Amino acid sequence: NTSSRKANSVFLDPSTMSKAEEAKKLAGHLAVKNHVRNNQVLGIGSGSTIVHAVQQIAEKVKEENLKLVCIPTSFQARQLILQYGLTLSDLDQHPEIDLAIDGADEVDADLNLIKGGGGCLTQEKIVAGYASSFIVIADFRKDSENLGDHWHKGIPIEVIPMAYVPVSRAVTQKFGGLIDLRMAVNKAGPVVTDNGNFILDWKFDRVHKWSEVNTAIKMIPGVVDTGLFINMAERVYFGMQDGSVNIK
Ligand code: ABF
Repeated sequence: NTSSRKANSVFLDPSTMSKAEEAKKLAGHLAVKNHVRNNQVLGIGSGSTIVHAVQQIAEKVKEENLKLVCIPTSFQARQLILQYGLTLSDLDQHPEIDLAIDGADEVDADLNLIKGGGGCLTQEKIVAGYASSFIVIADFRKDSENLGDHWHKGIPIEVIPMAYVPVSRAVTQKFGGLIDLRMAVNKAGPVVTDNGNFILDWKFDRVHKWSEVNTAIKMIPGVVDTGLFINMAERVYFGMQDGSVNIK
C-alpha cells in the first residue's frame, strides 16, 4: 500500500541512508559522552548504531583510562566488544548492569520500542531489564508517534521452534494482522537466533494497547519474548538530518 511504500522509501532512499549513518554516529557519540562513567558495568546492544557507540566507548576508555566491563546482547555485540579491546563479561559475574545502550527499530511518543529487527530481542531485553539505566540511540527515521507509523516489518516474536505454527495462529486469532516466519536471506531455512529459536514477524494492522498485547503474547506457550520494549527506555537519543541530536 501507499503508506508502506512511502515508509520504505524513507528507509531506502540513498541520500537519506547516508544522512542516517551520520545521524547514528551523532546519537551514539553523545549518549556515550553523557552517560558512560568510570567503573560501570555496561550492556552493549546489537545492530549498526551501537557500533558507533562502542567505537566511542573504546576511545573514552583509552583517553580517560576508564575501567569498564561489557555484557553483550548477541554474538555480534560479543565480537564488537572483543574487536575494540573492551572487557567482556556476563550476567553470572555481573548480574547488575549500570547502563545498557542499544538501538531500536522504532520508538513511539511514550518511548515504547520495537526491537529485534536483527533477531537479538531476547538477550537485548534481558540486558536492558537488568540495567539501572537503559539508553536508546537511533537515527531520525526511527522516531514515530505510534508504533507502525514507519516500521512495517512488524513486531518480532522469538519462539521455540516446535511451537511456531500454533503461536502464529494464537497471535493472529487474538490480535489480527499477519504473521511470517522469518527466513534466512537465501530462503534455505528459517533464521535461527543466538538462542537456537525461530523469529515470527507479526504485521499488526492497527495501534494496540502495547503493554497488554505484550503481556498477552508472552503468556502464549512457546513464546520466548517479544520485540516490544514497553516502559523500559529511560531516554532516547535521535541523531537528526541537520547534525543535531534530539534527546527525548
Ligand atoms: C538492535 O538492532 C535491534 O533490536 C534493532 O532491531 C536493531 C537496530 O538496528 P540499527 O541500529 O542497525 O538500526 O538494537
